[in-house]
Amino acid sequence: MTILKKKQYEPLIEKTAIELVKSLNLFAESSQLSCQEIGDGNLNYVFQVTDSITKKSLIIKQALPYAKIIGESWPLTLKRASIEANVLKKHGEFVPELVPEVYVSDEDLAFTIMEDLSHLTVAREGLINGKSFPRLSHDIGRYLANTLFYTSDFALHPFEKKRLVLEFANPELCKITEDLVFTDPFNDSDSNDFEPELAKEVNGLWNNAALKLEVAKLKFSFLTEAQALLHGDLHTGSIFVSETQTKVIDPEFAFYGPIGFDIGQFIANLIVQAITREDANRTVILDHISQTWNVFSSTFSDNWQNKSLEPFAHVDGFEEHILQKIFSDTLGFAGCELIRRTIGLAHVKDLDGIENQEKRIRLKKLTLKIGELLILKRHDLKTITEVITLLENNRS
Ligand code: SR1
Ligand code: MG
Repeated sequence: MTILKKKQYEPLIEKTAIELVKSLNLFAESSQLSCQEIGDGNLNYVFQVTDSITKKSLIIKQALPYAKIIGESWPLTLKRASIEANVLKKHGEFVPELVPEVYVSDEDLAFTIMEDLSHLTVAREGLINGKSFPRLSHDIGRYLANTLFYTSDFALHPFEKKRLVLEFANPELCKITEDLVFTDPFNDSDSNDFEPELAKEVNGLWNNAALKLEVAKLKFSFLTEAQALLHGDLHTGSIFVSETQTKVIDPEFAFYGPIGFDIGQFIANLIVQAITREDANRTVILDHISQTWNVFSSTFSDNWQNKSLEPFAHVDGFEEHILQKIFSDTLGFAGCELIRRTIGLAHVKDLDGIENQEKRIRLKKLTLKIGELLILKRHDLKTITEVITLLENNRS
């Protein structure tokens, strides 16, 4: 009997990254390989390996046993690397053109080797630089509808769905979201990070009992509603984009959760962008917000009508009930994301990068206000047009 030995984890460096791809025969013998670490995320290393002869390149992403944003004092499971590789493969079954291709992954060494997308732009960077990316919301609406519908009970045998819930249990990464998105920004927690000029607004949030009750309900949904295999961290830094292509990366926070969470995070990051823009440049982003919801709901509905395995799927009112629930969840989760990106641990460059202090503080206050309104009014707002009106009525 052969007993396979668990490989010893070691963080890669540029030299060992090249040795790794050579050992896996991912390049020709004659290749001239170079490697650089290009990661700018909060958690992992990302190496780009290029053959100077053929110009072929690939990406090695390796998880560290701690959160890079904080350091070794914040240990973090390496299992997130295999979760990420497996989610990319699972979501790739439904939207192969919208996720990177995975070539090799290794659970013990916590790396994934995948398609190099560096010809594309990180959506957040492009949007901050004023680009509009015409395909973005159409592609993300379709990504959301298909990944979420086809991993839900509406499309899967209940045994397979429950097997996937277990396979993608991701407690440590979920705990980060539970703390950083829900609990901490609404309480006086050490992890929060905000300018003193926001203290009055922040105290207002912490002392708003009605708001805290709604956030508690949203957190409970996040904790308990295993509806579909989420990306789990679908902000605009998790999307590569160009005029003609969109690719969703980085699903290491994936788990079975409420469908509205992914939609809400994406829409919130578009709202932040809209808040920073004026006139026609702003309209483009508002259109992306509407289009995301409209494409999501129409594609989800088509899937429901044509692919649902649920015997109750065609009972009058059930589909509408589900879509309305997803819509109000989406708005509530978007509200939490807006608030945590303004005063929590992990900020966004769209706001922090505004150099003029008066403008930065004014727009952050507005972001907090819109976040609060979305959470509190999520059951009153019935359509995406009403959400756009709310955004138009709340400008700086
Ligand atoms: C410690 S991780 C901080 C944030 O970065 C990730 O991208 C998630 O959004 C997380 O909340
Ligand atoms: Mg990430």
